[in-house]
Order: sequence, then C-alpha cells, then structure tokens
Amino acid sequence: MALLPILEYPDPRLKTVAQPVTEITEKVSRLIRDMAETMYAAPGIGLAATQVDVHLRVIVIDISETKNDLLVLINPEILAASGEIYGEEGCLSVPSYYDQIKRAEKITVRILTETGETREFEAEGLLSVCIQHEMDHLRGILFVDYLSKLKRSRIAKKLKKQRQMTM
Ligand code: GNR
Ligand code: NI
Repeated sequence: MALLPILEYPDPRLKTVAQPVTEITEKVSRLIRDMAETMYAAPGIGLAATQVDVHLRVIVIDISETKNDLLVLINPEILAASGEIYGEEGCLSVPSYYDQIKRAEKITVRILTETGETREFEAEGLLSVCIQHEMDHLRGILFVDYLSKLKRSRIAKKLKKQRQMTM
C-alpha cells in the first residue's frame, strides 16, 4: 500500500478529464487500494483519481462514522437527478476552505464494481453531494469553480502563501 500525493488548487492537472476504465487490471486494483489508504489518512470522505494525478474514472468514498464502509465507483454515471440541497463542502485539493454549494438532492447512479459488474443505486443527502463532488473532479471541475472569480483568486492566493510558509 502507498500514500499518494494529492494535487492542490490551482494545479492545472486538476483540470484533466478522466478516461473510462476499460479493464479492471491489477494496476487499477492497486490504485483503488492506494486511493482508499490516502483518503482515510487525509482524512477525507471521498477521493477522485484526478486528485492523485491518475486520469481514470475511479472514485473512493466512505461517509460512515466508523470508516469501515468503503464505496468504490468505477465509470460512474448519473442517470437521474432531482431536488436541490445546499451543503458546506470542502476538498482535499483546496485545504482549509469551505463553502456552500448547490447540488441535486437525490441522484440515481450507475457504476462498475471492482468485480466488473454493473450496479445501479440511489443516493441522497451527504452521499449524493459527495458523489457529485467526486464526479466533478473526474471532469476537471472543483467546487471552487462554482464560486465567484474574486473568491477563487483569494483562495488561490491564500493557498500559495500557505505553501510558501511550509516549504
Ligand atoms: O473530505 C471531503 N469532505 C467533503 C465534504 C463535503 C462535500 C464534499 C466533500 S469531499 C472531501 C474530499 C475530497 O476532496 N474529495 O474530492
Ligand atoms: Ni474534492
């Protein structure tokens, strides 16, 4: 297992559009294990492959209190979306910044499982928000992209300053 470095805003690699997984190889399985380890260590409730500079449609999520309910989403697709929900979002690629973002409240998702089976399920509340946040990463979108240009430039400036201090 290995902890993977997480890209931080405004790294241009976070804008890369991820490619679908065509075959669940040993390499993909290792990526999933390493992403889970990285998410738990961060700690975070989700992680998209884009954030660790791998541009494949792979997501890991665990919104449980006990951190023992890992969800792996390969090639996720949203089949239906309804309602509206506002939640405070954060992102491991935008450390120490949080803001309210509007999302669909309920979604129907189709994924490929690690064993190569297609599965459909419904999600609402925090899980729904998290899936939408992670799926945005796969198309190169960050939650700060929904904020004003002014807010975004302030965030970029603050993160740059923070990084300078710790280097
Ligand atoms: O850890 C995370 N918390 C979170 C809180 C509200 C909405 C979305 C998230 S995802 C985030 C981890 C992350 O950056 N995933 O891409
Ligand atoms: Ni994120």
